[in-house]
Amino acid sequence: MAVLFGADDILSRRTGAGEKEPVILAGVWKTTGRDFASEDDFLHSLDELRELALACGMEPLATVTQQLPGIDKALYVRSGKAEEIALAASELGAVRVIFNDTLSPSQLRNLQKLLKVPVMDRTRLILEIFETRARTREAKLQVELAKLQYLKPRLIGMWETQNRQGGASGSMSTRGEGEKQLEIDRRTVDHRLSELRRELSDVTRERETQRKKRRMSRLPVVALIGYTNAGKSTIMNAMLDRWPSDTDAEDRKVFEADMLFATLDTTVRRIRVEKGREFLLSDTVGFIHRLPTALVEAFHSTLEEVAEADLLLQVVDSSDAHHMDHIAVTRQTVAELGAGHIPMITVFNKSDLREEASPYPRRGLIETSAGGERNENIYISAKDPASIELLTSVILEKLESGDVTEEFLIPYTKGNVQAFLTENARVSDIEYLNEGTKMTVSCGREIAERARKMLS
Ligand SMILES: Nc1nc2c(ncn2[C@@H]2O[C@H](COP(=O)(O)OP(=O)(O)OP(=O)(O)O)[C@@H](O)[C@H]2O)c(=O)[nH]1
Ligand SMILES: [Mg+2]
Repeated sequence: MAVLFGADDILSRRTGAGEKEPVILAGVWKTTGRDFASEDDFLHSLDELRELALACGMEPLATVTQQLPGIDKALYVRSGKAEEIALAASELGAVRVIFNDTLSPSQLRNLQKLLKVPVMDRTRLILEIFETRARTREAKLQVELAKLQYLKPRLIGMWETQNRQGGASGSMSTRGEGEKQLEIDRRTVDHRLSELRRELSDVTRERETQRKKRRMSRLPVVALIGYTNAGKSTIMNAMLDRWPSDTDAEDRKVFEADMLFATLDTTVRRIRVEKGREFLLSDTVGFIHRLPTALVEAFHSTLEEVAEADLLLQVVDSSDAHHMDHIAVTRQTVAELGAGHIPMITVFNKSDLREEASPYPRRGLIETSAGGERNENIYISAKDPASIELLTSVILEKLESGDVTEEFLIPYTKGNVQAFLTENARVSDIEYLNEGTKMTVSCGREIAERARKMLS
């Protein structure tokens, strides 16, 4: 792929470590239709674009904006604004312009011609970040699939830029040759796309097998979800620290960092508070405004895990001025994933960074959702041990809310049932009678059911 996209692939071209690429950001605030509700929202989205550019090793020099009733079909901005951007780019020495939207193939092409520097859109920028972050084979395949799907209809524009700039390959001098090459590229891309789909379906099958195994374990699954950089992985690691397992190794930990999209893979870990008080905790990729649809599709198998959870922990960076907006984006994504019915705890994290000193950790209001589910809010800091205690107890309370308390009389010949209950339930009383052991336990309905079957 490096040969194919050589001229446009900035990340492979940027050789010097620490060398930043100077860029200009550009965005349109569409005043009609379902775009940004307010100027403030629009500006926030541009701040986010800046963060994305920084995360991609770029240095934004200036931001050019325009307010329009609708997007310009040919150029995205009006032509006067495009000239303004071209001027800014040449005066400031920017080598690329980044647009805050998905550009159509023709907009991309027209803008590159007019601006005389390579153009990138928000979608491509997110794809580039995902590409640098992908670690596991699955994530790498998913990102490559999403990127090729995005690039395929845009190949022609990329060839034109390459030719005009003298390009990496000097042989592309005539138009005829360029077209021939474009045809070859399209076929190469199609071939690779089908290869990727095949490989991914193998990986997805492996994931399905793991998931089945987890279902067999009957442990409830709690999924950490939320906007990127909210603190999901930090909470996962704090839980692992607080509830270490016998077989514990450092590699149980997940990667946490102050950057957008630190985590791309789903990691599942077993959290054992005590016997009969256990659950699986999963950490997954974060969400963002306008997450490219190609990525959502490519990451479907990773995100499907969310739809299978018993409880969702929506982690929110409550120190971010726009956190309510992030909550809305997350709720919408959860609904799109078909997980809207799953009970949720909203975890207002990073309380230590909030300016108004509200005490934490604390529990907040319980909202009743449309489906009658009681959703709870808690205020914590992932860096504070008392917060992790509170979080654990709220999780357990939720998970155990449907539990039953039962009495079992277990004949001495059925020692395996006693062992099973000791392992999987919370034993509140135990008496040794002539007929057998009398145990009073609390546990999930399934566990009680299984114990009854073992006794019959
Ligand atoms: N001060 C403070 N910092 C926090 C807290 N929780 C997380 N952080 C920091 O926030 C940054 C992001 O945390 P992560 O856990 O990587 O965030 P994430 O939600 O997993 O992000 P993605 O993987 O990108 O989706 C890291 O630098 C953490 O150290 C908190 O409660 N207080
Ligand atoms: Mg993370």
